[in-house]
Amino acid sequence: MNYQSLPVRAWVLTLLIAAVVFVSGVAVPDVAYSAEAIAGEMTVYRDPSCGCCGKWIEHMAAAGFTVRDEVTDDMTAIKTQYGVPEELSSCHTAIANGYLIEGHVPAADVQRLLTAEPNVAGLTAPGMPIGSPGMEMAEGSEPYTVFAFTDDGAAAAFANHD
Ligand SMILES: [Cu+2]
Repeated sequence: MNYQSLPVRAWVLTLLIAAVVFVSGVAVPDVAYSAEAIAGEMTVYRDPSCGCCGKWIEHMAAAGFTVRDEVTDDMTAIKTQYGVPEELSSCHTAIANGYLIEGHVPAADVQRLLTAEPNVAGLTAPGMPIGSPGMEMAEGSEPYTVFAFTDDGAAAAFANHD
């Protein structure tokens, strides 16, 4: 998978996932976001050539997370090892409190996940949504959805971002 040229593919993926979610409908507990700053330690796996991954790490660090930066040439092996569903995958893969955080998920969504502790494998922002944290571009942003997903690959919308 080429992580450098994803915008169009990301959009197609988003549509595909929306269809899958519509059919499968995983129930994710709706828990109010706590204004209390929740942060902790996180390990991020990323390819050395991935610039947007480094920017996402900066975003997480600015939100108070202590990030362990693991650079690897074989992200495919990492995604296989942690069981990231291919159709939900993005560039970097992070682990926080045992949850998988895949791609450019906003820190606020991660904090809400860590507060609510739902029974899911983790969160993902599939593809590389323009305007998501670490993917800021001059041309603006595109709406995207962060999904919660389970070990068997079922996914449900966790947060919508305009
Ligand atoms: Cu990226």
